[in-house]
Amino acid sequence: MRTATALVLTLMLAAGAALAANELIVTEIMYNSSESTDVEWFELYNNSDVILDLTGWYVLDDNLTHTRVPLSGTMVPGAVMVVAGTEALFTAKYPGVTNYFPACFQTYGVEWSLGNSGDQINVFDASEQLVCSVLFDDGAPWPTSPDGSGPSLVLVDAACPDYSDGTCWAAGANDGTPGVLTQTVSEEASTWGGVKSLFR
Ligand SMILES: [Ca+2]
Ligand SMILES: [Ca+2]
Repeated sequence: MRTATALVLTLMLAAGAALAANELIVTEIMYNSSESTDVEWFELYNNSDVILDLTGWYVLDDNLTHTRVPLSGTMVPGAVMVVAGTEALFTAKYPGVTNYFPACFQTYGVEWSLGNSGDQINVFDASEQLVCSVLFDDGAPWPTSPDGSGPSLVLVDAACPDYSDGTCWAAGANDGTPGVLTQTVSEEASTWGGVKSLFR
């Protein structure tokens, strides 16, 4: 009995350790909004059981020579934050959303964007280790309506072994839900607890 308990604990610890590679994940992407000038953003979720200190963390698109966009502050387990392209465009379209990082990837001097024919989002920690990467596309098996028709891309399987697998993503709500985890059309969780269980 004790041996069995120890084995279970060992397995739980192993599973917990494996999560560390995906402690901060991308849960929603708006790469081609319905406006003529894209209002781009993506959403990050603390998928770990610890408070993440994001000092020194940064994001990049597919071109790793582009300017690093710093993350900042801390995120408690289950917290959601948005990385916006252009603050003025983002706040004009989503005036109620305040949980976004101060640094934006289309700010003057940074100026990279999320390509409408596919692109990559990379999240690095303070040790310059890649903690999450999504290589998205606008063609099958990726949902195609997020390519300018209004919906966002939403992650429907947080345990997906490869976030660059389009089958782990679905078309979200029209204009998306930046900063709020109301993921997916089919598995929408109505409560925070539901969201947590969906993502664990
Ligand atoms: Ca775009
Ligand atoms: Ca959302």
